This record gives sequence, structure tokens and C-alpha cells, in this order.
Amino acid sequence: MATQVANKQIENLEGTMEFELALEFVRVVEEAAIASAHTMGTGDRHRADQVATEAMRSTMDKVPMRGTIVIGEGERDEAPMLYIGEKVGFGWRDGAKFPEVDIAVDPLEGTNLCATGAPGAITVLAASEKGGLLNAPDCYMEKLVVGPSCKGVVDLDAPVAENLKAIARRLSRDVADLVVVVLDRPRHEKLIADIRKAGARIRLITDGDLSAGIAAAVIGTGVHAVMGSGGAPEGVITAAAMRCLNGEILGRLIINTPELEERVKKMGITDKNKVYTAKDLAPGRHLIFAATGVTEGALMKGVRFFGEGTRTSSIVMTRKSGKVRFVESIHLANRPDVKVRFA
Ligand code: VTB
Repeated sequence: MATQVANKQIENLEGTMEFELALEFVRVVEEAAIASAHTMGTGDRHRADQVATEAMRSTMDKVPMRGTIVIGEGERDEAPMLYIGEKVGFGWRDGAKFPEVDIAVDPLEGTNLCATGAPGAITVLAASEKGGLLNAPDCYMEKLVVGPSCKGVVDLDAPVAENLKAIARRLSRDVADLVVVVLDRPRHEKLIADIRKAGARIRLITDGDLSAGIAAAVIGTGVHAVMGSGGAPEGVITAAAMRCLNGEILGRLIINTPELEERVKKMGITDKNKVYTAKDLAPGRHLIFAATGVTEGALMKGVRFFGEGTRTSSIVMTRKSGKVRFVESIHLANRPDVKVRFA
């Protein structure tokens, strides 16, 4: 009986988690974005990442939750904060009143973009009930991201030309009308050649396959797929976004050294060739995805400083409650002459 009551209590907390924490997490990504935007264009990517991490960490501690970082800045001994396993939020002090959540963070996705003032840098996190996000190792992941209409018709092992044909068919257009986003890296030389040979168009990006993935899952962005390898942790955060947008990510860890093989074994991953779907990577019933633009982007504007305040554009999505919210915030400076402007 006592456990039944306790289970019911946990269920209730989980059930309200999306409502209670969505806006709280917007605060977290906003503060990180403002901090890193101050370093925009300074050429110092480490500093940009550091200030985003610090801001994210300190804001997170004001959130009424019992949070655990499952994807973060690194292992405990290599990252001073937001390390894997770190407890965050003020709920831990007050016992079981607050929801227990797992959190995956990427305090600054596109550190180079921010350091050079290039478009597309974002601060981002995903959260779920306990166990709702795969604890992916910090290695590369082969990825294929598509929108809702292409779910189930693409295959990570199929030739690129076949996947493109399937995507084109589902989107009622020719392969030549497709735009595929690929990270501009030497390792993608063959992939790029294959996409070109198949007749599709390519948008090469220097960084930031996470935002590109979101663009691919949304109609009207002019991006139809993301292909190639990038970070596995970002793959999990992308998966959380896909579950909120009904898109799909297929991913496979690239385990190419004996050390990595050992590490994933320890993490309990037995099949290193497994192709993960969005649901495998972010299985949570309750999921929150929050991101703020640092520099200009396709989905969100960058941070704008205007003397008496700061303006930020964010997106926050929840899976179970099915909301995609665009949050435009004005953060007023504590000054007697403060004004709010609408545009
Ligand atoms: C970066 C970054 C991506 O993967 O490329 C990184 O821009 C790893 O790739 O957005 P490199 O080591 O080749 O830079 C991401 O962080 C995420 O997938």
C-alpha cells in the first residue's frame, strides 16, 4: 500500500513535470545564451563555452527539481560543472516534493560559431523523467535526421541515393529539389560525393548539426534531411527534439578504438552496431526540449543587447503535452530609465 501511494506520487510528479519545468528550463537556456553572447566574436571558443556552462549551472540550481545530469560537459574528473552524474536543482534539499528528472545539456552548441560571430549557435538542453534519455558516450555518431513524413522510409544502411529517393517520394518532389545538411568535414567526402551524384543539393555547415536536425524536422525551413557523423551526446538531444516534433533520427555509435569499446561495454552497451531511433535515444514519456539562439539562426534570433535590456528568442517543446512554444523574452536592466520596446 505504501509503495502504491509512493508510485502514484512519482507518477503525479512526472505527469506535471512538463508543465512545471518547461518555462524554468527556458530561463536556464536564456541565461546561458546571454552569457555566451557577450563573448560573441572574441575568437575564444573555450571562454564562450565556459560562461555558458557557468550560467546554465547556476540558473539550474534555482529550478524546483531533483535533476541529474546524464549528458554533460564530461566525466566528473574532467569537467568542473555539469558533469555526468552531477545533481542539480534545489529540490534535492527538500525531499520528494519535486520531480526527479534526467537532463542532457549542451551549454553552447556551436562554440566556434559563437566565437566567430557566425549564425547558428544555440544553448540547449533536454530533460525527461528518470531514465528517459540514453546515457550516450562522448563519441561520434552516424546520423540520419528527417521529418515526420519520412519516418520509417529511410535506413542508415541503405545507399544514400535510395534514402534520397524515398525522402523525395514522401515529400512529393524530385531528388533535385531536396536540400541535405552535412557538416563540412573531410570524413564526409564520400557522403557529399554520393549526395551530389544522386542529384540532391547540399548545404555544408561548419558546425551545429543539432539545429540543422530541428530544421529538417519542421516544414518550411528548406532543409529536408541531415546526414553524416557528429557528436553522439548531441544525437540524444536531437532525439528529444524529434520526439516532440514527430521527426526521426537514426543513429549508430562510431566505436573505433579499443578504449572506446571498453568504455561502452562498461556503460552496458552490448551491441555496438545497434541502429538507434529517436525513441531509443530519448525513450522518455515526458520530454522537454529547450533552446535559445545565441547568434542568428533559422529558427531563433540571436541575443540582442539594447542598452536597457536584452532580448532573447527561444523554443521550448514538450512531448506528452504536445506543445511547441516560441518564447521571445525581454530581460530588463535594473535601471531607473528602463523602457520596454516591442520591436
Ligand atoms: C561538431 C559540431 C556538431 O559535433 O562538429 C561536433 O559542430 C563534432 O564534430 O554540431 P567534429 O569533431 O568534426 O568537429 C557536433 O557537436 C554535434 O553533433
